[in-house]
Amino acid sequence: MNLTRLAIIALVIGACALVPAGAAEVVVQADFNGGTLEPFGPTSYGDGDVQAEVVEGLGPDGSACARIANVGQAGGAALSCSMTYLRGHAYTITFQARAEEGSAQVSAYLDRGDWRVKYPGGYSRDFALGEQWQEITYTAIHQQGRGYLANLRCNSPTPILVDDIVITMSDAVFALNWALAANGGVASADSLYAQYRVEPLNDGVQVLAGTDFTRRATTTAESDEPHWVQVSFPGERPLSRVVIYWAAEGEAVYSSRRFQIEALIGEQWVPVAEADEPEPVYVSMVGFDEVQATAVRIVQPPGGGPAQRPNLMWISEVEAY
Ligand SMILES: [Ca+2]
Repeated sequence: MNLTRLAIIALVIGACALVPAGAAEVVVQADFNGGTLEPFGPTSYGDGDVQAEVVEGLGPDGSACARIANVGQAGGAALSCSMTYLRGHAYTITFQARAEEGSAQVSAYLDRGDWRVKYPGGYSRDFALGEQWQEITYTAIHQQGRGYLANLRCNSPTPILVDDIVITMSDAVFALNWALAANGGVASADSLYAQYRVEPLNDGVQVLAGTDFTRRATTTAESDEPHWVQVSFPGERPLSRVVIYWAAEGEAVYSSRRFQIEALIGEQWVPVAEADEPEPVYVSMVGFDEVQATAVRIVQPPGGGPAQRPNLMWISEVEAY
């Protein structure tokens, strides 16, 4: 089970509304037939030293392509280009690649934007190459919005050839927070403490001060059994991260000490991550390998709640990305 988790102080993360889907827009393109590497340029990593050039006649269709060689001791050698990443858009890089001889490896990198979250597999994907040209595609959803780069990196001592690089940006802005009620999320819980309601779970409000207690957070019954809260989506959604804003009162924070994230995949509840928060935290972020899910659940084992009230689960907001 792939799990990364990072607790941060409470942040108010704005939710992004859905906009109509449209065609993907090409934002970077390179076929190297003009004789230059542009808009790409050479970059080296670690102890790598890059040698990158356009070579004529070796492309998949007999035209020019780019050759990336790592002539350093280790590390990597890349072709990089500058990008302006927009929050909530999916970026896809498609390219042709092969090993110059034998086998090699290429990493495709697209920025995902949120350094607080360690994504499973990192920000790039590795692909094994043989001597035959192959088309490779890698997609990442950018979560933050910033200028950064995209690249193709040669990790091997064997040089690689690449061609026909196209990076597209999805015109459909993903609803960053699938759980949000305004985006169609429907909250429920295994039980409710007297006077509490499920609505605060996904109303988009993480700020607690000045709010009536029944609107600040959702609290399950206080009983020595498993508890869960759930948010259902209006359809199947790509899901790879859950953010939980725990309830807080004054200086006291009520983060659950043990919990599990489950995703509803088809008809099956599938555990996707286990987490624990031994110390009180305002926010828990749990990342996992992306699944296509129609609902997400946070499940707490008996007694896994906050140290002060171990038999209940007390949450101000759940976000799902
Ligand atoms: Ca809330």
